[in-house]
Amino acid sequence: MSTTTVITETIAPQNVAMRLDGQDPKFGDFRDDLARDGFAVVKGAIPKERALKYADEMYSWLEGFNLGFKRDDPSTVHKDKLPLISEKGMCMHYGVAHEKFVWDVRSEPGVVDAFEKVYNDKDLIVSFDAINFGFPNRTDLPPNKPWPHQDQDPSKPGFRCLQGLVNLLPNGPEDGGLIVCRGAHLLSEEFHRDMADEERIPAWTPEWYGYTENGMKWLADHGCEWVKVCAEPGDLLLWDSRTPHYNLSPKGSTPRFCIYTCYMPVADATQEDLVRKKEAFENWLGTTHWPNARHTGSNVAKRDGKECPYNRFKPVQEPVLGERAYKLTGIPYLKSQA
Ligand SMILES: O=C(O)CCC(=O)C(=O)O
Ligand SMILES: [Fe+2]
Repeated sequence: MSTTTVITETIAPQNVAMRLDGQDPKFGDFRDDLARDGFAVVKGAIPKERALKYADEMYSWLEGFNLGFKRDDPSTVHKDKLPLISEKGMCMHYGVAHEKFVWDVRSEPGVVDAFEKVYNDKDLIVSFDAINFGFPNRTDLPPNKPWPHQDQDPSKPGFRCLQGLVNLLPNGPEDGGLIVCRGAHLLSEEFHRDMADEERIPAWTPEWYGYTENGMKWLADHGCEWVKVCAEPGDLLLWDSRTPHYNLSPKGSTPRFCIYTCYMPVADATQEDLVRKKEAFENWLGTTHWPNARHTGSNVAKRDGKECPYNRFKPVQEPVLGERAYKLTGIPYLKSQA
């Protein structure tokens, strides 16, 4: 499948956004899917062998805690033998957002290229996002019930942010992963107008909105379908931040490993955002999906209210950033380094 379509026309960013709002899509590549469906798969954004090598590095990182987890022994998939991983598969402490293998994935040309095409902009910044270890059949964690949401403030409509994840293991219909509500991004404004007076599911950031039962009914009544996105190792999954989505845990024998990769034009971030982002980078802290670092995380994982004894505050293997990757930190775009 072609992932390297050459775009000959130059498109102003606002036109890209307009096309991503479903008007006259005719890029001849994944952007048409994105505009129409609110999500897309870029096949082979990373060569398969390299994707499997990254999955291997994720396994080694888990084994490196020396808590008893062994990749070939499913009986060792237990919270006592692993660092803190939520029932949704999210792992975000321990400096993991800046491990070398995570930065290597963020810097993969096929991944960065896809975002450059969507934004028609090479001056991008990247999120210092979590990574995901979804193991099948876990009974040591609460069940991962559907948590349909969008990662965009409903009061700020229109296309604002493209989210992504790089899938690293074979991910078929039973292997858990991303579930999206096809086409609902195009109904987003109408939806939020109709739901304006509904009681909201509490959110810790305005850039998150949870879909209630009533909201789910609205989507069904408007003909929207939920779709499980299947992928091979090295495929990049993209979705518009307005698209309702959640993830499911795998049901078979294959784990679901992925690395979240989200980029936005540096022009959409303020200098204050970039200062916060620099601080996060220098202190090995994570962010949400939003690359403008409005919220930065902490490396203090807590288990049952107590600090995890295995907390660490820097990556095991520090990243080696080339020029392109360093620009993605936003630091070179700071007007004053003070
Ligand atoms: O793990 C996933 O597929 C999606 C998680 C999620 O909601 C997100 O990354 O915003
Ligand atoms: Fe999300």
